[in-house]
Amino acid sequence: MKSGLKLLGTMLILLATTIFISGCGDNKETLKVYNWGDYIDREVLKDFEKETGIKVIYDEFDTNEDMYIKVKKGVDYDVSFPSDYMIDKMIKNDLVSKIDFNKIPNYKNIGDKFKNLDFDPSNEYSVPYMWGTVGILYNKTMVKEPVDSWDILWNEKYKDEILMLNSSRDSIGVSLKRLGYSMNSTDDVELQKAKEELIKQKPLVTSYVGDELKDMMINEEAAMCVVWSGDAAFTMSENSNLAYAIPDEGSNYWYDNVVILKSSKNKENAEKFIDFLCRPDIAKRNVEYIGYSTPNSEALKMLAKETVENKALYPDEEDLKNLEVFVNVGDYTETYEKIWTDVIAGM
Ligand code: N2P
Repeated sequence: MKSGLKLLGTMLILLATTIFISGCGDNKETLKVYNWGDYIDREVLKDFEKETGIKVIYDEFDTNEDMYIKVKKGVDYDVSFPSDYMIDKMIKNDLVSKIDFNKIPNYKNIGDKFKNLDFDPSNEYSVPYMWGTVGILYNKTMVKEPVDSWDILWNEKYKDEILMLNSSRDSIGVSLKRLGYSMNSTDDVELQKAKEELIKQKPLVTSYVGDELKDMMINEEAAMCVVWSGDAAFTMSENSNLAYAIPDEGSNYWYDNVVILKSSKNKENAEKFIDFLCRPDIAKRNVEYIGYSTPNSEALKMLAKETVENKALYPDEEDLKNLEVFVNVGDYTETYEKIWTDVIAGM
């Protein structure tokens, strides 16, 4: 009898231990998110976890190219946030899955002008997240002349006060546009000239930067910087000496969309997450937190008047006319990458 009780006791302890271990173990649903740096309100992630019970594993990248290399290698993220030209490239290279839009009821909140764009013409693979432009962020106390041309980034007067983006398409694009060429050039002579100009500019450049540009510009460590519009808006809200301008030669107009990676093992969770991001209250919180421009019409209605009237974030249609969206340059991608490596290496 005594040993029978002992056995029952041992079995109960074993059962309790099993329940405990499985309760806090790996059985939990997960979602692996791979996003740009500083590109979501972390509280939103926590709320998604609370509402759905899905645990989010979150990682960040600095450029489309860095993200692509990692995804191509087969790192098993579920969702990512490529830009326009990169979405086209990922579709062509079979790296993204079709999304079941029946699972994304909040897709209805996305403005029509952000749907069916050239990189995903029948909108099967991506859901708009943010959009913006590329321009020059400058400090009005250090730059007294008009900022209306990319030429200013080549002006010796500002030696050691210029920051360039460490992003191949953006910086080569600036150099091409300054020379009067398309930011999507696949002309060897044009690309060679753009490269030579970037090398000529190098002695004037303090550093080639990513997210750190925000602190550097807020702390007035440089006079000007090539920047994505949302980061411009954020820094301008922290330091009133800063202003944003899109040069007259034209610039880049970009779209960042969410995609589900082919390697995803949690497609349903990914769709739940994408739908969550499209909820107006969530889109509003994200856009208020990071400072970019939202394609979500319902969230837009909820934003403060001064945000929507901020021309750095929501320019007039007229001001967008001169802008180009990057396209996938196919085989020329390697040429762009090689140029950028050479520029950074100082060749
Ligand atoms: C980086 C966000 C960049 C978005 N913080 C530009 N595509």
